[in-house]
Amino acid sequence: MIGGSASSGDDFTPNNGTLILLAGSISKVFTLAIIDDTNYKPTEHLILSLSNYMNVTQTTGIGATYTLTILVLDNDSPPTISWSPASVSVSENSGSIQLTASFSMVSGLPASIEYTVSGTATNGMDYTLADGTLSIPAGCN
Ligand SMILES: [Ca+2]
Ligand SMILES: [Ca+2]
Repeated sequence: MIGGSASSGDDFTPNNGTLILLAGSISKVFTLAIIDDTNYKPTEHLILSLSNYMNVTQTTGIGATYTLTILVLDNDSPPTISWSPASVSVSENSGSIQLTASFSMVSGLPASIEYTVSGTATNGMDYTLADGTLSIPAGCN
């Protein structure tokens, strides 16, 4: 049985089933394939539980179930971000302007960007926007 925060098929190759030790054998290798994806995401964990032993007694740890927690550390870089337009001229009666952020890939982690507004224009008279933080939830691109 395999559990934890990692996703079957995305982070590891499912390998549920029965481990059979043939008569005459004294060892058996159990393989769990870890998948190297391209998403930037937090460390995830797998919990591998081995139980229901037949004709063999488990001696690692306490109890009849052997449980191994595996941490899967991400090896990808955070996405890059680009803004458009690079510059803009607008009439006073244009209403508003919008900037578009584009990410190089979907991120598995939330991002935030602090912004300030400065220049010769005056907040409240020429524009309305207080300094603040732009929050981008995980999963956006
Ligand atoms: Ca990777
Ligand atoms: Ca990754």
